[in-house]
Amino acid sequence: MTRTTTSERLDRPERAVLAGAILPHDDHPTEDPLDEIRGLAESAGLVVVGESLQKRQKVDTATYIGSGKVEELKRLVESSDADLVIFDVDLGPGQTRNLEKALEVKVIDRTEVILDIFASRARTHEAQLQVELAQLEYAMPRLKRMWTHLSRYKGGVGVRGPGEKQLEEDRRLVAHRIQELKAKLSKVQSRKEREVAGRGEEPTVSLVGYTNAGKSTLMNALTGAGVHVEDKLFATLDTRTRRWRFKGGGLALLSDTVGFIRKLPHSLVASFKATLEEARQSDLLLHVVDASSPEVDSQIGAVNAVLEELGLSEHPMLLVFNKIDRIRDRSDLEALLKKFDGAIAIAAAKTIGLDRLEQAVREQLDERSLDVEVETATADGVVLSYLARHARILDRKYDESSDRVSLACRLPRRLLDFLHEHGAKVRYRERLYSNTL
Ligand SMILES: Nc1nc2c(ncn2[C@@H]2O[C@H](COP(=O)(O)OP(=O)(O)OP(=O)(O)O)[C@@H](O)[C@H]2O)c(=O)[nH]1
Ligand SMILES: [Mg+2]
Repeated sequence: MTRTTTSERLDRPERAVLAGAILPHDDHPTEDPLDEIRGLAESAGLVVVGESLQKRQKVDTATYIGSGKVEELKRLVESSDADLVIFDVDLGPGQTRNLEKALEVKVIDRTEVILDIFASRARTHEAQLQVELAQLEYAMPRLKRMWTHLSRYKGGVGVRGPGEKQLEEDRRLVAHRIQELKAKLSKVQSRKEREVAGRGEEPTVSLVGYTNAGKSTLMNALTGAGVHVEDKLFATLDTRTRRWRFKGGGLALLSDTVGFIRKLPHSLVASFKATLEEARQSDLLLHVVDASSPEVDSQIGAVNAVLEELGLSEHPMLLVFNKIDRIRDRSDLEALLKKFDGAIAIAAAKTIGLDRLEQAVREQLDERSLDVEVETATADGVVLSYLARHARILDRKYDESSDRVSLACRLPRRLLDFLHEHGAKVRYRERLYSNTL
């Protein structure tokens, strides 16, 4: 067949061939192993024109897949007139170079596609800093070949992220920029920490979950927020917080945030810490799961792995099975709910199950906080500043004769250990009014 000319190429979406490899100890054997990378490619605006999958006993150090498969892939690239090949694995810098040489088209790996989507979606200054940092950390060991393919976005990543010329100029420049970004982000991070911590008395709830699970849809259903919803991966990159007014009275602050994915690049997780600050400081996490996905278990596992990386694995959490309207066989749902005790089943898009969810969230929030009276010396700076930071102080009484102070507080149950350890006297009180009022 005749190959298209360069000028024709510029006017059409880039055509990609997907390549995957299944290794013996793969953590997510599925019916359609390329399903997710296909979604990622499409979210990045590419057209998928061919697919290739190989079972391997082990990785080939030079080219990841075997040499015969490389040949086959090259024929597929030619016959499908593809512009690039996307590998659903993380390739080493040398492997990418060797593959590009053999296939004579651009080769990108899973991390690169994810970074690419993030870069094209980052809207806020904070998200842009975070993506740039993650891109540069990925680029550092690959400076020789980076960024040329990314220039396909008009005014795109080359502008948003680092320009090719700059990268080639000097490694030290990149290292310097990485330091600079880290410093900027650490400022953003501390500002965020203060902002979120100082937000006041309303209980806070954060939505977390696999990308495309329906977090933003749920946010909209609960708060009428009008947050962007799309059947694309990584539709949301920034955190939005809105008031969730409970039908039964009271409210919580609800935050929607960036979705997670299997093998989310570490540099991205690390750099998105500021964006995930709401989740870190929230009273409760709602882990939203697409219950209609054939990959439910592995997606839950992937989200838990990222939560662990963020130090959130012990955080109070409620599992929310969404999209139950798409589950045809009721026994599938029943089996899920049996397996994950205490999970709530909803369909955010159809506003099914939201009352049940509200009820469960209110119970969790109420259960987690206590009304107590803490008595200590007026000079006890450690306990007093700890309470000022972490508790909601409802009332305080000084006893000048004994130099002691008594504080009526509402605080998370977990703070009790600290107070006991530091010798404060704690008396339980009747709850003055509901936590969620
Ligand atoms: N059938 C059905 N579809 C839903 C439901 N909830 C969400 N969706 C669809 O799922 C897709 C993804 O929804 P989003 O709310 O954007 O998902 P998200 O978790 O915010 O995704 P990211 O921001 O990309 O991480 C959209 O096409 C929604 O319309 C539901 O209860 N039922
Ligand atoms: Mg979203």
